[in-house]
Amino acid sequence: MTVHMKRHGDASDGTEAVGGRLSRVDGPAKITGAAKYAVEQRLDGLAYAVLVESTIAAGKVRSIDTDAAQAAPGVLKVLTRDNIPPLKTASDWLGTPPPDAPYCPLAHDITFSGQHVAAVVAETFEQAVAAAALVKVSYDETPAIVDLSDAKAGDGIPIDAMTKEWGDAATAFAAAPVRICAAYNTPREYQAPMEPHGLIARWEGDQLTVWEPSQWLDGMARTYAEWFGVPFENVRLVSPYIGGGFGSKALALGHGAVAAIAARMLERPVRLVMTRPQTFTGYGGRAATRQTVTIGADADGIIQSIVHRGVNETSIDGMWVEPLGSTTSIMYQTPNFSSRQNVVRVNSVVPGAMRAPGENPSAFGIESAIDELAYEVGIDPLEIRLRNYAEQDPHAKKAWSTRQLREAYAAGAERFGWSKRSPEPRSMRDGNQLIGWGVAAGTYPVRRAYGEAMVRILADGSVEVESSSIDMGQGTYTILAQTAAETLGVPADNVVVKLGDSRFARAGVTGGSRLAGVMTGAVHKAASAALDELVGLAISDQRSPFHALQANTLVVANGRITSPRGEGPEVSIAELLASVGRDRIEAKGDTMPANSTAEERYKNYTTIAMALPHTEGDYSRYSWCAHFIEVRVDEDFGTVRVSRVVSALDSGRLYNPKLAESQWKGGIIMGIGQALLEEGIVDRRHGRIVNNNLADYLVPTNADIPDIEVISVGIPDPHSSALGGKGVGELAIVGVAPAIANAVFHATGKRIRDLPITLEKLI
Ligand code: MCN
Ligand code: MOS
Repeated sequence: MTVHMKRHGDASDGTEAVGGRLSRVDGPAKITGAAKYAVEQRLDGLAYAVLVESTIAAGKVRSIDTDAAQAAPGVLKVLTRDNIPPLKTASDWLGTPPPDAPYCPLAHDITFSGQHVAAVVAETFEQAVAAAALVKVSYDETPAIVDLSDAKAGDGIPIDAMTKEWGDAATAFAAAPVRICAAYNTPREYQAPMEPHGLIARWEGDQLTVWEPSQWLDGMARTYAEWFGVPFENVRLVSPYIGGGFGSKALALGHGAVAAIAARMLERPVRLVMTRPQTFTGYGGRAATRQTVTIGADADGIIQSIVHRGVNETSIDGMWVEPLGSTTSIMYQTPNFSSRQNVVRVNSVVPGAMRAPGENPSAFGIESAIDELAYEVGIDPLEIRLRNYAEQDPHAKKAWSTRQLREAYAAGAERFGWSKRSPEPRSMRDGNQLIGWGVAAGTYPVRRAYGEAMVRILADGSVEVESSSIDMGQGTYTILAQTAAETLGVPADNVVVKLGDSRFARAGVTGGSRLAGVMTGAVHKAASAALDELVGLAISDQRSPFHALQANTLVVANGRITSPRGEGPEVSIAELLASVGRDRIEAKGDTMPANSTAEERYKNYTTIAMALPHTEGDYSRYSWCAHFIEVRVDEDFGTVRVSRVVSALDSGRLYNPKLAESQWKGGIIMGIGQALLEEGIVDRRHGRIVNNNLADYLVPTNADIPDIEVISVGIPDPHSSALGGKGVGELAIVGVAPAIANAVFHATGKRIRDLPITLEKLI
């Protein structure tokens, strides 16, 4: 393949430029096994730690008998809260200063089943597993609040920051000629990445190295440093490859503290890997939610009022707010609106971030409710969405930066054949399969932040990009290679991207679908600076073959330098560097405001406090999508199969459509799992998730997934990122579950408001 790249880039030039369909550059390493994951490091003297966790959900540890475990073959140490040094409490991810209190990752007071109470470290993994089974923990158990439906749970705590109100929603609802009111529930759901949580921790004096899958090296390094009271620079996080995270790997967690404590006490590197069941409580899944959505409308389906109330589970001593009014407040134009939210404390691990926290369950409520309204007034579900289209952000009262949602509806409907839909429920069938067509929209805010990157042009003309950001499968390696290649005018093959080491140029969290926009901007800036220096040298250095030309610019394309009008020499980047006596050009690009202090820079990368609001300035910035889904429901058995998906999505400009499409499909697949399969089932006797493994916690397999067609309707959005892209990673899961529920209603006439839609709910 010949790739011609112009100095200032042109996306139509080829696969390797920004916007090209370059295949994943990290693919071969992953396929051949050359990619080393965190816990695959082979270190001398490695010891193995295994966790012992609480089997009750509420109460106290009365005693821990470690004698038998301590005496078992190969055991080096049994850790309990009585024999480990206290750590300091670390600040949270917002950077809130911590209380001056010790932190102990091994519990005495039990607030959920699965809490770490002890750990066994042994010479081999097998010895540690065997000895962990010999640790005897006795408890004083107290009654647990098992979930939201527990009578002891109560109404919860109001979260005032979630309140959104305008107009007079209650009065307008009471006066509306058409009213619908329904409650929608989502269960606990889990990220379930292929690679479980785990790490290797090694101390060398006061220097800690942690090999751990991470969505946020700098944030996690900060936490480890604060726990152990060592300078931030003393902690190195290494995470070049990650087997998925979906939100669960952004924070340093208790098991990491245990491994680092063990490594320090034993003066040996320690490896700790969670079992699959332990991953269900090592970090919380998506909180269970309940919402009521009431819509008042006129007879033409024009919304007059939305009243929304939401509740989500949090833990006894932690706080997680799943923002349930987030999609509700922006999807449709309404003159009167009220949304409020409570959290309810239950005996579970504190819930956590899972692909599109907030927007995802929020969309299940509003996108189901608008469908209910469509049937109530007898208007097509697509038409009612267009009638209530929000021309500006109804909450922030600002213009959208870009909103190609109307285009998404049009493109999706056309491709799906929506106009052939017969409106009545149960009116389309194929033998004893009831066919249903459903539509729903989705959205996700554009979260912006600052980043930095190092770009080096080396003596052989190759390019190196370094960043402490990460690639957990989204495609960061690839899009950053494309960005550097295009900016510098070199083939992408000549670019080596190095990620996943906290010693590299800093990056903030990979969460909220922000990394691609942040890092393409930073790499573009660094590469532009490197290119300016290269061209500057070529023009002005007396030893340069271009010196005599007295040109004021040069063209770098395909790794070669020429003058714009083609006069004079043509030399490779390597030849130019050799002629001017340089072995490299190095430039660091940083998108932070120029006058930022060192403290602000540190805060930017180690907390999320510096992120730029998506409604800052004159615009409101979101990605948008519309899903059109066909289901087939077996009339006798109630089994639901998704048989067709067409989704049209607006993520602005795509840095790499092949990867963006793959991300979107992944999100849609996860949405199908959420709609039909996923549910953490609580054992009411012990407050424990019983299906805490991938055999019983069902996620979709290939056989569950039809061909999925995704259509990009985005246009470059200059207000959202340097190169015009909006978020991709989380967008596509939003709206899938309601589109399926709406399709199931169309097929069967049954409205399922509790996820997942399992067969017993349909019979
Ligand atoms: N992309 C693009 N054009 C854009 C934006 C993005 O082509 N305008 C493509 C790029 O390939 C980029 C990817 O989409 O690498 C994701 O970009 P972005 O939307 O910025 O999301 P992040 O890189 O910040 O990734 C995080 C996001 C989140 S928050 C979750 S949760 C999630 C997700 O990505 N977890 C994932 N996608 C995942 N994909 C995999 N394989 N594994 C996970 O754990
Ligand atoms: Mo994604 S849940 O923001 O890591």
